Amino acid sequence: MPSSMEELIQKLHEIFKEDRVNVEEVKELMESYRSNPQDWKQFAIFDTHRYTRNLVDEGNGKFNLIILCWGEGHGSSIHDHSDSHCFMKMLQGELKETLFDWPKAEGGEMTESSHKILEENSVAYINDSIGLHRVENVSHTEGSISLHLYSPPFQTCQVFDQRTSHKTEAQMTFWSRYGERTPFQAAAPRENN
Ligand code: CSS
Ligand code: FE2
Repeated sequence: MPSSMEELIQKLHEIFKEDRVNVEEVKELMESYRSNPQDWKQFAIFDTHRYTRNLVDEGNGKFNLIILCWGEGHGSSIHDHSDSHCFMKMLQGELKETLFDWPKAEGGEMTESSHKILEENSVAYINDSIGLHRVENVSHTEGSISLHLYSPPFQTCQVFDQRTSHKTEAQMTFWSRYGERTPFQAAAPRENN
């Protein structure tokens, strides 16, 4: 059982040396780490307007490990995961995950298939064959912090308009990398998803 996030990252590096990913093994490992703010507070940088994406580790090119900080009421669009695995571990607070089916045709409203509350230290998993989701901090009083592992890493995903099912490609950017605020990119304003 990893006694720190550093140890968790070391063990993830070991697991991802193999070509095939055992989803249950990764999920159990991430669940077994008990969140300790001392381990990750340097990466947990909030913004008042949107949730932030803070790069923690590039997993030797096999995965990205990212800390997301969700202010009160912040949420994502409905999105896919670009054919990657997505593991999401709650480090602090709670998030609501709403699942959607892939739209069959454009024009109609997307309907949710299920939703759940992700509690501290739990790990959720999704990939494109499971469906699409929206993630939100529905709290009016507390921020939430989650640790995301994406394998293989990806820089764009598809986002969906719930009313019309219309999809567009979205770029994913980092608010900080290794604890350092990302320099302002004047030429390329980008949004989270
Ligand atoms: N897709 C979001 C988080 S929900 S998995 C992101 O990484 O920005
Ligand atoms: Fe997601």
